[in-house]
Amino acid sequence: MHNYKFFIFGCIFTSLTWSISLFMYWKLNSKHIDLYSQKQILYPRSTYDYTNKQELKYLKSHIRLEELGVIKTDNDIYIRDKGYKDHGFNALISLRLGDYREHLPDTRHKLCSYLKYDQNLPEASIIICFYNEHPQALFRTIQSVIRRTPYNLLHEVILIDDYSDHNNLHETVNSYIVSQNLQNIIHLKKTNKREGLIRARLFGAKLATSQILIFLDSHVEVNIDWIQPLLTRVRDNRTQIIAPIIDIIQPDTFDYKSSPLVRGGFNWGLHFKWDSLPKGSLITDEDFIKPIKTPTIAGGLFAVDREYFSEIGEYDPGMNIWGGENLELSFRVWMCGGSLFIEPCSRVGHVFRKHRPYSAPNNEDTMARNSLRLAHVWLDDFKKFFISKRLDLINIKYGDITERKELRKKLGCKNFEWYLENVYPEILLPTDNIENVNKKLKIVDRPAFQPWNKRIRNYTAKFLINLSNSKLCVHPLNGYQTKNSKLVLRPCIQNMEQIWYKTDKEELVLAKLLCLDSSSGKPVISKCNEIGSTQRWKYSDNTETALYNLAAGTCLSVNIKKVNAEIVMDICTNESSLNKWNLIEIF
Ligand code: UD2
Ligand code: MN
Repeated sequence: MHNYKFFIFGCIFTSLTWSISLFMYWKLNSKHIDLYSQKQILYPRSTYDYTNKQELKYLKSHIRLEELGVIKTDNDIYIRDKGYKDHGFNALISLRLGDYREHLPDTRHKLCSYLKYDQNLPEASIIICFYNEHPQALFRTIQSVIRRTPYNLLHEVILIDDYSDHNNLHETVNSYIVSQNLQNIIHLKKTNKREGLIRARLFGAKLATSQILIFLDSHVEVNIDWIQPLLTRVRDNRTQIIAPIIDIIQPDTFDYKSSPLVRGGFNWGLHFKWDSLPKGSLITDEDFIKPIKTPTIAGGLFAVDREYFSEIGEYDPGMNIWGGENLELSFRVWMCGGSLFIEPCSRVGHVFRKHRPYSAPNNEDTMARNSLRLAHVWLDDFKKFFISKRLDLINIKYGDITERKELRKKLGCKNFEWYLENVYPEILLPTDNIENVNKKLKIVDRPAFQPWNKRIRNYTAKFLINLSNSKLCVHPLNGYQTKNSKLVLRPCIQNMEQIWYKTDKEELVLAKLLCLDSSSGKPVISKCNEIGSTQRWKYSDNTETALYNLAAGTCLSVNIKKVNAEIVMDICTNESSLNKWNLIEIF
């Protein structure tokens, strides 16, 4: 009896100690969550009445992003492929993701979540212009802004429809706004003709009424606490333009990936590029949350004081449709007394599409036109570097630039030589001698980051891909070295033509050379890249497994079991043995 009492007491004591330590552990770990919930109120979550109930049910039972692309019907194929054509991304996944994605990875440095922002920041007007955007991509942009921006910091969202001509897009967006009861906060306007993103943004900026403007593309998702760092910096110095870090939303899978800390540069073709930070920029933890001084901005996403934007000359309204306006703004701001920074604690994901899905009226090369305009206004003598690179542009008409030249005079701006020396000293000039080049190369950590940088591939297994219940294997029709070679079934043989190497990035690389790729609708072998997921393959087991492609949403198949039968992509079903494979490992 006595022992029994001790036993009970022991149990209670132990569980109490456990509970206390668990509670302490939880307390310590949830510190940042506490901080966050003490902050401003967010917009209440409204539940979107998703029109396609069937899809919603599907979504709920399939929360894994990887499975969102599964093709079940011919209509799914139609939506996916039309999406690639019209939008440059997998529209089936975009559709199934719906209008809001609750869980995005918090891609900020860990210190960011401990920062406390002022409660009384100025309000922002968010300006988003769109042309034929995929509705759900636009809705996610809107909802992420509404739900991840503190209530008291969001003055309005100005949506400019740049004369879209896709079926009823304007009405669809309008009824969405009404159905969500967001008419008070979202102002939807349409231009009278296709203006292009530069004049469409100018149109939006004219309508805005709060102290700070934030421009966003129409296919983004803003992340946690994205707005506070931007507003804080612009409030503290009205001549600073601040951009967030642009995280990567993959166009094939909508995976949300963190971007490293980089800054904006350009080359003499006047193309924007990402550069590494100067050596020694990222040593301590604190370095990872400091604003990054940047010679240029990518263009799509930035915050600016409304009055300063107007004083500094907004945008060049003579620029058409797309391109160049980001460099023009960047040069102008630096040369005329302002500055540009990237704020590492502000993260916004942007869909990096596979191609630009629209063209300009009359197929004008607007990037060329806009670049010529900015070169003639801002580049002084250095424009010769651009012009000599692009002799093909000599006959292109770029319109009247008198007003922009006058603006430069009126603002009393410094010259381009000053900009290069003081803001972008590491840019290589075609006239640099070898000594200069070496000196400049030492300033930064090279090679610069590009999302498509080469990496060392990590092979984790090698095998033949054998059609189940057969002696046939996947084999390149035109040889293992031929890019875009189709694939067929051939008798299995252990040589270069049939040995596939699996990598830690889910690729299947034939003879360590070319990757199994679903991008052209038919499986082929093509240059390995890490853009998108047409080269990412999932399987469950080594025997009798389906080989599922993440981007295509379909499985590797054949229509008939015989030598030289073509390998195709087809709906994944359990019934068929024509899409079951044995991965015969080779050691
Ligand atoms: C990048 C910028 C983009 C812009 C462009 C250069 C990022 C993430 N994006 O290209 O903002 O600076 O470089 O010009 O930095 N749009 C219209 N009317 C048009 C064409 C486009 O309203 O005629 C909209 C479009 O729907 C989108 C925005 O303008 O919301 C930017 O266009 P984009 O996404 O095609 O540009 P992107 O990201 O390729
Ligand atoms: Mn964009």
